Amino acid sequence: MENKYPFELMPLPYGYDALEPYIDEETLHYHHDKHLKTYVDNLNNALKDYPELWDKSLTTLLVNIEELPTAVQNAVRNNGGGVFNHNLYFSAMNSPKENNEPIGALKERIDKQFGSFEGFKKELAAKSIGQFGSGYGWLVTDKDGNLDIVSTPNQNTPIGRCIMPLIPIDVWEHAYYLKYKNMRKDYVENWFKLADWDYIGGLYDTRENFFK
Ligand code: MN3
Repeated sequence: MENKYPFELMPLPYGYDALEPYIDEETLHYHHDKHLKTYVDNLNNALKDYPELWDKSLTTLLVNIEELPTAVQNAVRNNGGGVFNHNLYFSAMNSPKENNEPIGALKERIDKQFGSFEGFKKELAAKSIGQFGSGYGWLVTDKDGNLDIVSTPNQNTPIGRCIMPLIPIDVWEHAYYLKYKNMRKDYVENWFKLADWDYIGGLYDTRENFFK
């Protein structure tokens, strides 16, 4: 899929019922078909009068947001972020697995920095649950593979010349409210059963492409 203007709605990489019972089919329909589609449409709309930005990838736009024309900065932050964050969110999940744990270099780094996978999980869950209002909990890496856990409000993306997002946990109410109501904690804890560690570990292993 071309990652440039006009941006397209990324097809969901699995069936709408693939994340059951932890993320229900109805939530996925709304989240992907309605919420993500709106971010794609609004991003294209915001860029339509700026042909000089049409050959830039979404990553380039987000990393260089401060250098964009002032009038599009907020639209790129909100809607470009909305597209990037959701594409990564949907890509980084798959059908639930028992004993779902990271593998390879990412596993080693998690164990080294957080003591254990359990320690890491606890920290990422707490950051996600604790984000006040709408936003995300994130695992990010730098070029050298140093990990960090952060949170962002709204659709802000923790991305930069030295920071690459690996995991977004979407804690907007639209991500969980139909099934979990106010129980963000249960949704976040169940997210770990859906993490696609092959995909996330693959991003980590190939991070030099991102920092080129
Ligand atoms: Mn969302």
